[in-house]
Amino acid sequence: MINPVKHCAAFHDLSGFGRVSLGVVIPILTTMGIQVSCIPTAVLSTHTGYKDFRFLDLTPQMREFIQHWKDLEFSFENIYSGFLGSAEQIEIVAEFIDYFRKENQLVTVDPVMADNGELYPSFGPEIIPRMRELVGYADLITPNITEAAFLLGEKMPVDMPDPMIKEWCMRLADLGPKTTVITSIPNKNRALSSVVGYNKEMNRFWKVDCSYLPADYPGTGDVFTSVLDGSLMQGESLPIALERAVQFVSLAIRSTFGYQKSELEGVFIEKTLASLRSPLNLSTYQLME
Ligand code: PXL
Repeated sequence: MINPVKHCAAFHDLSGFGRVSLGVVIPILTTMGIQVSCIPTAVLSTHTGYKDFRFLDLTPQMREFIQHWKDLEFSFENIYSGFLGSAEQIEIVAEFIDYFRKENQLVTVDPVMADNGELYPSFGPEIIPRMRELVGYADLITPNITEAAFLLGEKMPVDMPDPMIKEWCMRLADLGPKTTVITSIPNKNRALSSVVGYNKEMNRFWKVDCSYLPADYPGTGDVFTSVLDGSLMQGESLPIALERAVQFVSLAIRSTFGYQKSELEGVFIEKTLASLRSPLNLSTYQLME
């Protein structure tokens, strides 16, 4: 039987307040016509950007929940992992991918662990080699520049000339994934940052520039990867999916920026979700030669 709706198994935390992880993954993929079933990795009072956040690690429950899914013989066209609450969870997700792997499936791993040059407060450096292993199970990975540097054992670059971007993408691809996307790539021209996607099979690099606003909203990485994943699941090409994800994040940031709200609350996806149902009407991606 042809599955009328594609099905995603999502492994992310549920942060009770602040628009990150499942709080954005579910509405975005649902709006894009994809069914989301989730194994929450942790429940938090807020994301980790707030002081004194409360954290419930769900590692033992994850194994039980997955066993139930196995008993029910569920199957997924898409497996998508983001924030994982402990190193053991990485192993659980890797085992899940091994068990539920099938043809014509997209396995997306967003190696969420760091931003702005630093690991998130709930992680120690032991997370890095574990995350490097998980990346090897993925078809698509979406590290930001800090996570890319940690995965490769490199220092955070101030500027990245094109040959260096390409080299980093290829080294990340050597870890296993067919498609590597690096976000928040710094540019000499400080008003811009870039997103680059590399397709190993086609040996092609695509770049989309993003204009910079002086704001730093948590969860924009989750928003970006969810739109990218949804767009690829809809059958769009990598450069178009990159374009759609960049445009959606920019629109969400611009829709939020004019208000006097704490940046910690994240971007107002409530105001912009409907745009995911419209065709792209402008495309600025470049092929990197
Ligand atoms: O991907 C962002 C994110 C997800 N989950 C938790 C976080 C953050 C970023 O701060 O704290 C719990």
